[in-house]
Amino acid sequence: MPALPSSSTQTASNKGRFISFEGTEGVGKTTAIDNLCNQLQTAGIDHIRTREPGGSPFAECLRTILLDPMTNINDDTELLLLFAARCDHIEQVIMPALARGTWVICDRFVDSTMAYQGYGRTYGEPLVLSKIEQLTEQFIPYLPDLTLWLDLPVLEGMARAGKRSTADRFEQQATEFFTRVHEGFTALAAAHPERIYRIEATGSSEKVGARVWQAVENKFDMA
Ligand code: T5A
Repeated sequence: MPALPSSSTQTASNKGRFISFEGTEGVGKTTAIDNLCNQLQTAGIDHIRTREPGGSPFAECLRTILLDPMTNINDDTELLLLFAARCDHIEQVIMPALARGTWVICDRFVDSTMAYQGYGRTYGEPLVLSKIEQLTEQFIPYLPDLTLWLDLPVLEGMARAGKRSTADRFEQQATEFFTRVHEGFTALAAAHPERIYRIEATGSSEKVGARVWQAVENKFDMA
């Protein structure tokens, strides 16, 4: 079972909440984050939205490289670039926001690395999972308070995403890759039920948005 450190509630002295969204391609994260941010705005909760890879100027440069289909790098280089981007993103964006009490809504975080690099690239090879765990222990000060895993059949997500522009370096992977990524998210949710909530991502974006809001209300004292 993949083991990751504890969530930010145990280590960060702040009122800002850290929420990440996860899932395979095209599950509707961006759309669900739009809806959540609208609801947070209505509730008067100060928040920022950000994403990985990316989120800070330097990390966005690395995102361009990582997603470029012309980039030819090995799995270790990919893994280290993702963590380099994450370190900068945490220092420049996430930590300052949480420290001033602002909620952080993040499109993907370290669970994506476990699922994509740990399972997608290598079938959950223990040595690779161990590398990711060690990098997380060393460089990631805390995990999200809440991770919302949008769970949708892989082919349904690919069909949603496929309606758009050209495929990036990850989207060019075969269906089997994303099936393994989905297995990774399933294993992570089973290993960390206190942090990772599964959200049924079928149905309309309004229905998914309502499930997301209910999960947020259940997790945090919204009064
Ligand atoms: N990656 C990332 C790693 O390999 N390791 C890592 O550590 C990290 C952090 C970039 C890539 O990087 C990889 C994973 C990714 O391949 P990304 O930008 O988040 O990450 O890429 P995607 O997951 O591909 O993001 P997408 O924008 O494709 O998908 P979303 O955001 O999940 O989906 P969204 O909201 O854009 O919706 C897709 C389409 O479906 C429609 C939308 O209108 C849109 O057209 N839609 C719905 N249709 C029907 N019903 C609903 N409920 C719908 N919700 C949305």
